[in-house]
Amino acid sequence: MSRLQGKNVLITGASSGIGEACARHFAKAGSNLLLAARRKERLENLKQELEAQHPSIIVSTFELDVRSKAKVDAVVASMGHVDVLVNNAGLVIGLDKLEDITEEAMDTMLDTNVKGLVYVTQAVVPGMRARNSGHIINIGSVAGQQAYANGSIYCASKAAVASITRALMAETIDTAIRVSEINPGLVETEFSVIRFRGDKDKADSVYKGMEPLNGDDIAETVIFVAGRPVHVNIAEMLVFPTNQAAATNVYRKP
Ligand code: NDP
Ligand code: 8X3
Repeated sequence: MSRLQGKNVLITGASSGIGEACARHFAKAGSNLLLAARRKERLENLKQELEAQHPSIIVSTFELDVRSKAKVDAVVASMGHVDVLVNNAGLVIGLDKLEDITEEAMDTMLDTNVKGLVYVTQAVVPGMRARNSGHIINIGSVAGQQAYANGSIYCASKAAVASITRALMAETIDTAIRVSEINPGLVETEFSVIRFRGDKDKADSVYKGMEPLNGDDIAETVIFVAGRPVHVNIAEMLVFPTNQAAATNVYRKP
């Protein structure tokens, strides 16, 4: 029997990409799903599909903008207990020099990737402490370890995720709560389409001449990390496509 069977798994940003793939993989492992994102209709479609494929699991969907602390608190309070939290909701806006980044783009990245992740974590941790069990898996990025030109605020937001992960791990050291961080390199999702504000050609060029990771590749690592015995915590994983060796070191076929 899978260690994840019957666990209640909250995935933020489950309407696309890595989050959606995580939903599929946790469903396959027999977990109950608490799926959150702003695009509720996508979550509803996913719920229908996954409940049809896996009749033993319960899938609940929540329209949630993680930037609203009040909404996060209300939604998480309505969920019942959370065994595993996958803090995945996040985005990048633009590829611009620091002096050209708009206040709106900066606020959107920091409010979502940093403050939103903290709000959800704050809403979930007290219950985990009370039960002395739980697992928080944060989706960081290689960008949090290696800042690159024109990525300052996004890289800073993911560096913040790394610091928050490490601090929380230390704060829960005397509990059975696990805290992990998975740091992907290039993953082809809607990430670059959002980055380039809907310009699909520009988004496609990010992955030109190389085979990027896909959502399933990262979901498999999330499932591996979540599925270890409770005395084992994978603190951190850096996951690259084979043709990537650093944030900006990517081999592309000519
Ligand atoms: P996608 O754009 O495919 O998915 C992003 C998800 O985040 C969507 O489900 C979106 O849902 C959700 N989201 C965005 N803003 C909010 C918000 N305010 N409130 C709630 N949900 C939100 O990209 P990925 O799957 O690639 O991204 C997932 C995570 O992986 C992000 O944290 C990203 O930084 C990280 N990452 C991605 C990499 C890549 O190369 N793709 C590499 C390294 C890390 P909705 O719009 O419906 O709210
Ligand atoms: C996403 C990977 O290199 O586009 O976190 O920043 S990158």
